[in-house]
Amino acid sequence: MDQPWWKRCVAYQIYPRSFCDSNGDGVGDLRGITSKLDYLASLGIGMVWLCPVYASPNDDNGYDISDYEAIQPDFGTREDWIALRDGLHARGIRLVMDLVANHSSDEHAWFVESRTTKDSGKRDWYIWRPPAADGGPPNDWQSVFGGPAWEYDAATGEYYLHLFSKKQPDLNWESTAFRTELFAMMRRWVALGIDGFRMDVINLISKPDGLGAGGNEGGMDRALNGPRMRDYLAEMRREVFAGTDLVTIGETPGMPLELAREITDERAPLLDMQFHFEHVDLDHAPGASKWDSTPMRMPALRATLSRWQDGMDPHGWNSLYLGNHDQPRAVSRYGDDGRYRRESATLLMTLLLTLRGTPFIYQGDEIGMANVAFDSIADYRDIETLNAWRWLTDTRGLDAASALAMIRKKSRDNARTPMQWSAAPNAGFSAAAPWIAPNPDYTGHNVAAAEADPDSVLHYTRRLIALRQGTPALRSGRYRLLDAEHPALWLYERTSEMGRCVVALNFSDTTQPLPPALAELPCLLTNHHNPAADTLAAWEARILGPA
Ligand code: TEU
Repeated sequence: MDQPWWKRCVAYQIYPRSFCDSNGDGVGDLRGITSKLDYLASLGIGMVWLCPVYASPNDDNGYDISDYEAIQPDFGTREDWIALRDGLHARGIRLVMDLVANHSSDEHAWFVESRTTKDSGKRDWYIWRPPAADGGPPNDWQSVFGGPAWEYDAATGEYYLHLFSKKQPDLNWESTAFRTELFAMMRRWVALGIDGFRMDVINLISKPDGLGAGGNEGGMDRALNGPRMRDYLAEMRREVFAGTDLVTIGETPGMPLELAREITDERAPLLDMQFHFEHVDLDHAPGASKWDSTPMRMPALRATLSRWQDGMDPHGWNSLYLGNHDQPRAVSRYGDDGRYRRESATLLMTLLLTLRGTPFIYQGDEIGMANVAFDSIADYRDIETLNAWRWLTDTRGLDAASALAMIRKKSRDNARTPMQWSAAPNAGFSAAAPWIAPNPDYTGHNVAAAEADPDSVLHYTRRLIALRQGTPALRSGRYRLLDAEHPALWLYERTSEMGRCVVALNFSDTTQPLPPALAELPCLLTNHHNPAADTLAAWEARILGPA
């Protein structure tokens, strides 16, 4: 049976604020993206995931939506969006929109109405609870961005739940009227010719029973994978997606493998694929915050991703990613953004594009963009980062230098600096000073320079995508780890009825012998200039086969 289109293509994620600014206001926009359509097509991708472009007061850069059907004026107009949709489709690229439906903005008309009175018709579209006996919040849940997850609202003397910022009140999926309106809104987007949704924290939508009645310590953890999540997803599939070939992609922090396998089972799917978080949590010190980093080690990464590769086979399907707009840059985190920047960026791209699942390339990773090290907290923009700064310096009492070092490693702003198009001022991103400063390394690392260099990460990425697309074993073959113990080499094979490939990745800065059986296989692609048949050079990646 033919595979659905979304299993066959490579995806590219765009963070519109930071991609390309067409009108010189320092903020990326839809026309900016449209001006880069030929670039996107030249990569060989088949799907774009566009982060939120809806009306928003931007407390969390668009993940706080005040109108699901209006385009954020900073980004352009509805006509601009239509031009982008058509330009993508004309190039054979599908368009996946972001659906942020666990919460809205507090400036959404629904919330404005909900908070007015206790008997408002939309009161139960959000999660309101009376104060605890001492007048404090209904329980001790903490929000993901720091501080209590409940906000007191004097108008009615009750608290509302917000698992993220207090400007992101959680919607109440228990309300049938809310779900009916949400699904109708989604159908209106479907009618506009979109190709699917990436669903923000979609496994937070069903809150535990008895919420706010005491107990229930914690926060987001306690709301994960809740009791009615499956029912809501099944209803959504029926109401919005029945009879379509649209793709549904869940963002699902804290979803265990067994559940992900069940939910994406192609024989009765609730979602087509999902993003898990296990590998991006590997460098958090156990029991500590994400700001308390431990080294990222290849064997842990290998064990985690191999477990998901095996566990989702044969009926589940992974969304594959090494970075996105919430994570540090992949080359800085899993590779070496110093001496071996090109080698390790191409090795990581090889990993991403040779696993089973749909790979998502995050904008800029195709030119090896790296973490930024801003001099001062005043250069950072992200709400999570700014809240963390206060917590690290005030509550934990760290000095500024130590707090800044932690933030440089993990801030989401690492991934949000402007896309580096050229060595021109502002990285060729904008004619004006961008909303967040570019990474100063743009003078050497940018698309124009990469186009001119046949050895660049960019050209390698194109070759890799073309190879994957032309090689059934790489696209959909079964994954098998060949050596679970090697301290530096990650070796695996991909097999299908159509053939076999072996991928050999050297995650170290020393030359490593290749097992003799592999040394005999023909080389399909390597990121090294003069590969030696029986060894892998520092950070060398090699794809071998068919055999
Ligand atoms: O992220 C959800 C999420 O839980 C994390 O990726 C989160 O940003 C990170 O753990 C913080 O340390 C999604 C969006 O991708 C993110 O940009 C939004 O801020 C968040 O939901 C709220 O909508």
